[in-house]
Amino acid sequence: MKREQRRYTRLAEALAGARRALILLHDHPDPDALAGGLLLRRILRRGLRVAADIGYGGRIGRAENQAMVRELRIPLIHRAQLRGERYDALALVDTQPGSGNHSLPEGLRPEIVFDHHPLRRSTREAVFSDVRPGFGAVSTILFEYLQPAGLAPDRRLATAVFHAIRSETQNLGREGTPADARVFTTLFPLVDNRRLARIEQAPVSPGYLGSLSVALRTTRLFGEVAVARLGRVPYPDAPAQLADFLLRVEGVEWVLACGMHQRRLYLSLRAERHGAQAGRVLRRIVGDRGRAGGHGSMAGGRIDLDRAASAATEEARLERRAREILGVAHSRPRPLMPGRACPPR
Ligand SMILES: [Mn+2]
Repeated sequence: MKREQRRYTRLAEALAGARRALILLHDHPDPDALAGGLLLRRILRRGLRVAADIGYGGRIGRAENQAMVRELRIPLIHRAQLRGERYDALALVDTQPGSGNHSLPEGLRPEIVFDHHPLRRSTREAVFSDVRPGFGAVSTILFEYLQPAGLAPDRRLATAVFHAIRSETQNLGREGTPADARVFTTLFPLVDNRRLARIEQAPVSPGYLGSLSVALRTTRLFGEVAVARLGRVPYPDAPAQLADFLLRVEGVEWVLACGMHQRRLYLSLRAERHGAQAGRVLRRIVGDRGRAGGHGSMAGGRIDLDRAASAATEEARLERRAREILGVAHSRPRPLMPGRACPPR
């Protein structure tokens, strides 16, 4: 029996007797989590005849992600509307138990886990888990289950998965594997290009422009490390969005971006180099003040400000830690845009 078939059979066994499953994504879901959720819902409903809802916590902030949900009609239930008693099975997608970036109530254990972040010990307690840290996208992992389930992707699913791999791996240039590339090319002829264009060219919000303006004016460079302290941000994944942008600046090898949303500081770390262990580096920067995790060249984290000092103090501490850990503690700060005065802190 093929490996894909065996995995699918084990998934089916883990869900034996289940009638309705909750598929929980990480908070502030990104395209990969959204497409992964859509894939698993399709596999459960059409393949295994288990009803399934997709739940999430936090907020879908980026204009492109809002457009993805709208254009591809991804059915989502916010945690505030979830009724836990309706479900007799729980699956996590693009996250794992104990990672701290999802809205699973403490103590509740998922039966099923699909992820491509480094394996966590608590995931082993799940009845079924498929965690492959080398993969560029969790959608690639879930896509493998369609065939053994006897399913083929329609245009909507193909567009979702294609967009997920494309955005998560930056067109396979970041963290992509041959498996991601295979799914990407398989799906290409099936993609709804007009919808995809409406997603990728989604109208930019004034809130994003505000944060972009702050980033351009106040980002400081220490050698090849850019530190963006964005202050209040319009949505939690704005620092990640701007970190991606700043990584494109000439000579920048690392970006740390942070911004506050509802008394919480959201952090994003990006590295130009592959295998830079960004997840590990960000965990060291954050220390025991908050949570962090990620892949080789991208990582995210957060710090609750109720327990910590003011946002400005915490940001200053993060900047200092980042400079120490990345070896630029003694580099003189330079402004992002030449000819400008270096922003005071
Ligand atoms: Mn992902």
